Amino acid sequence: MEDLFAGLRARMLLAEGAVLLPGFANARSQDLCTGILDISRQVPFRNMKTPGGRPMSVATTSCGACGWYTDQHGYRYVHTDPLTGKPWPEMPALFLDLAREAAAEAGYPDFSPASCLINRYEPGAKMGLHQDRDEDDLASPIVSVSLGVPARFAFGGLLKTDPVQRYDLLHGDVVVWGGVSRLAWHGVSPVRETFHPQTGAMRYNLTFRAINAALFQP
Ligand code: MD3
Ligand code: FE
Repeated sequence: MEDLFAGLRARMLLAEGAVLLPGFANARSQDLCTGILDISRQVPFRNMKTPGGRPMSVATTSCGACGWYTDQHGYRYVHTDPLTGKPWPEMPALFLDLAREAAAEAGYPDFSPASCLINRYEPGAKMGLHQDRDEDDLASPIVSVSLGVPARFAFGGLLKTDPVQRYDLLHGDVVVWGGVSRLAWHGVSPVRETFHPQTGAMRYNLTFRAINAALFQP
């Protein structure tokens, strides 16, 4: 069913540099969900605190050479999980292949992500408008993969006050955010309480990121 609908929703340019590939991950979605559970058994999802001290409603974990982290010391990428001192789980080949194929499809043949941030939204969880600039690698795109229950995504411009467009990101949808869209403001509305056969009440979002190596060398 979802493959059918994905076929009906065509590849779409959301903005300059932002390419939506509807259902691009559908054929691999069950294995991706299994991979997420496997990673979360090694590094459990947790609600990290923003530098301002507020717990995020979105729970996160990471895999790859480095992981995104936030606490009172700020937003950053780290080699090891500050909670345990252990390195993040290796990025599964399935994850890496998907991210590289999607990036190539959108015109980035050499995408080499060092990190995959995994966001988990329970009903009501949301993400306020923000820019992603902790990577210090604005030449590389970010590849995002949505799984499970849908989310209403807001996508603005380079100024926080620019008007936003809203899209529903569905199970299996992949978006490649490059070019000027790399620094666009964006956020996620509170996820509504509903059910997906592969994830229950949850929504998961994977974001694959290339990181300036100078930021996380030992
Ligand atoms: C546009 N995640 O993790 S994915 C994030 O659904 C994040 O969990 C959202 O924003 C989520 O930082 C949105 C879509 C997305 C991801 C990264 C972007 C859009 C982006 C980076 C630049 C511009
Ligand atoms: Fe973001």
